[in-house]
Amino acid sequence: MMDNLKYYSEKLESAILSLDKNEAQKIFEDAFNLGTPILIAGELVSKTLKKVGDSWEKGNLALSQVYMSGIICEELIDKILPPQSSDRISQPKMAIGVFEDYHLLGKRIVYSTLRASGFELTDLGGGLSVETLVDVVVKENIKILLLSVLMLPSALRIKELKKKLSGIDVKVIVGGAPFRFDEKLWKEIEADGYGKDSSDAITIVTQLMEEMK
Ligand code: B12
Repeated sequence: MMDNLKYYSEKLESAILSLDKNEAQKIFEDAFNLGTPILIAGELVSKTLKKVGDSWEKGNLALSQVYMSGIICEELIDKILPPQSSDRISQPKMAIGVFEDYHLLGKRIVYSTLRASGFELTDLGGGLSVETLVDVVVKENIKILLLSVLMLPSALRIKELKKKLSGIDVKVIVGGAPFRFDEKLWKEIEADGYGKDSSDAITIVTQLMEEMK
């Protein structure tokens, strides 16, 4: 599986960097033999975009190439991920969003994975501020808040969000690049949990629901 994933990831990287959307879609379709669409979306896209990002960091690619890679993958994910399961899992109120920035892909994958697995949750979108989140949590009575955070300064500001939410019965679960770089960071910023990918999100949410019963 991992060898095959590496093979498809290399092919996908070369297709997206040459802006060949049709070829990228064909690679996605071929890769489906390896697992479920969600697994492919999470693993293949995550790994490939991480490689693209690393090359950009080393100065080997232009930001526009990173940008277009993101756009192409976003379109492909839209096409392949199931919109929702008909069999919703009853649960405390849950929402997901991108804290402060607009790196939307990871959130999109976690959202679709949870919905496809039967969980009901609200998509709050991107660019969410501390104030907006506190407002939504209170007004909508959100019990589980899943936040995708891609920029380090934003990750550090989760601590401020947690302070403003103190006394309110809500669990804040985080995920995204800064937490993948430093696996201790989520504890330092006082989040209630951290998931490295969408399957972690399912495990965490299932566990929290058990605890909240
Ligand atoms: C693609 C990308 C972009 C695209 C975004 C396209 C889009 N529509 O989303 C574009 C080109 C627009 C972009 C712009 C910028 N980017 Co950018 N970008 C990336 C890159 C290469 C990949 C991110 C991505 O989409 N990955 C694929 C998804 C599927 O993976 P993921 O987000 O990690 O999500 C997975 C897990 O983390 C997890 N997960 C995610 N969220 C959650 C939430 C929960 C609750 C759970 C449980 C799990 C979970 O599950 C997901 C599925 O497996 C990263 C590099 C990286 N290593 O992440 C940089 C990166 C995030 N970007 C960075 C920067 C600096 C920027 C810019 C400021 C650049 C600039 N100078 O303009 C802008 C800011 C944009 C903004 N204001 O939002 C930096 C941040 C560095 C830092 N220290 O803060 C990074 C880390 C690159 C780097 N190493 O320097 N970017």
